[in-house]
Amino acid sequence: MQTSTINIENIRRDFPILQRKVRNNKPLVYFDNAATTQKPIQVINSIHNYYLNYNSNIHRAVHQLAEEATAAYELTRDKVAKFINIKNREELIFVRGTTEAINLVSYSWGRQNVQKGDIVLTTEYEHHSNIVPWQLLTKEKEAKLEYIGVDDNGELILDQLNAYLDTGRVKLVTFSHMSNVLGTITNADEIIKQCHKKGVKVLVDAAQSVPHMKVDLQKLDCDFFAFSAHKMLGPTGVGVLWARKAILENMQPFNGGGDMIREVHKYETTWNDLPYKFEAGTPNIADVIGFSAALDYLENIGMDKVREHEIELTKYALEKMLTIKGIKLYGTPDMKKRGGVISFNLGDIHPHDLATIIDEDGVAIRSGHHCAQVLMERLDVSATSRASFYIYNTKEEVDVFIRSLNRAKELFRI
Ligand code: 7TS
Repeated sequence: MQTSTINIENIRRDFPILQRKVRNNKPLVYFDNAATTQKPIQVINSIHNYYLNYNSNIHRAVHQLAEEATAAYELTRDKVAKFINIKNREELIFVRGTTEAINLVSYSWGRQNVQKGDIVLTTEYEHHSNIVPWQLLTKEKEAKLEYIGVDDNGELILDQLNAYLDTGRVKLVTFSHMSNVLGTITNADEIIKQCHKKGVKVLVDAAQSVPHMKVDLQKLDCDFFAFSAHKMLGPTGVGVLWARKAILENMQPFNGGGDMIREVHKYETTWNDLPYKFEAGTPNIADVIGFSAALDYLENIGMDKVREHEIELTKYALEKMLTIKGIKLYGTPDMKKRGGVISFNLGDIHPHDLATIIDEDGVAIRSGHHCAQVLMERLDVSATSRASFYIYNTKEEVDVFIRSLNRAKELFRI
């Protein structure tokens, strides 16, 4: 049970849930990692340990428990800084997830900087969380929301970017670093270079990239960067927004309340320093602490190895899937440009029916529009099925998945 890059047997032992039997007493084959990943025992124990031994609010009291909890919470910030290679830890804000990070930018930065007639430019392969906040903003401001199109290979049509930039009205370009449906890896460097030539700010939705490949923010010269802990072995309810200090300092707070203030008087308040200005109220202490263990786990494996393992598994799965008559695969076949996400349709079987049938064999995949209805319209389908991989998945599991697809095909006589 091994790809050429990592020892999966050792890894699988750290994930108690993978020992579970699901429907019909079948071993669980978990291929819904783009939605959320499973958690290793190290993450579970870390949260457990916090509640057992040093549960306390942070940044407030001087007693020992508060000191320990504050230190553990702030240690995660240092680890995130190292993981994505940023110099200023105060530029990292803990939020609930990618969705909240994007809403924070749209609310706090967008309302100050986007005016009537301006353009916010996104793409046709965004998750709803990188569309709806911009719809809210542009409607309120009488600005325009525009889209970079997707070609038949599932890649962005970058000529359209330049056409929009040439209008001189674009205030922000925002895109997913990796599509959660097609797996396409966006040519972020090129987009950022073009945008910065014209002084346009760039937000990168890294929900699907940071968990699966090495991302270095010293090299990726964007302005805002967002991702979620739960898609990279960490707990739910924790995400990260990174933005440049100069931008954050000029932004209004998102939420008002405790911890984000320096002084509050009857009619006036001054703000706390970064990053606390954007972390109002008691944060998700336990899960931020748990996220540390997830970062350690991935660092120990090495992100280059994570990526290599997924390439090997995806290649293997794509080859096998192509032998199934009637299958339609979406996205580019070029593994340099894609991650471990495979969207497909099998004949005219509805994706929900397909997912239900293969669930009988213990295989968990996602079916539906994947919160990407704009992309579904572009692909001219109402839904797809989607298998997505992570470090604990094996070629043997891909074989189970392929057998199950063939069983569905026979059942539907296609
Ligand atoms: N952006 C992308 C590219 C995503 O894939 C997701 C979640 C989000 C943003 C939102 O992240 P959240 O942590 O705030 O929810 N994607 C998926 C998915 O593909 N299936 O379930 C959630």
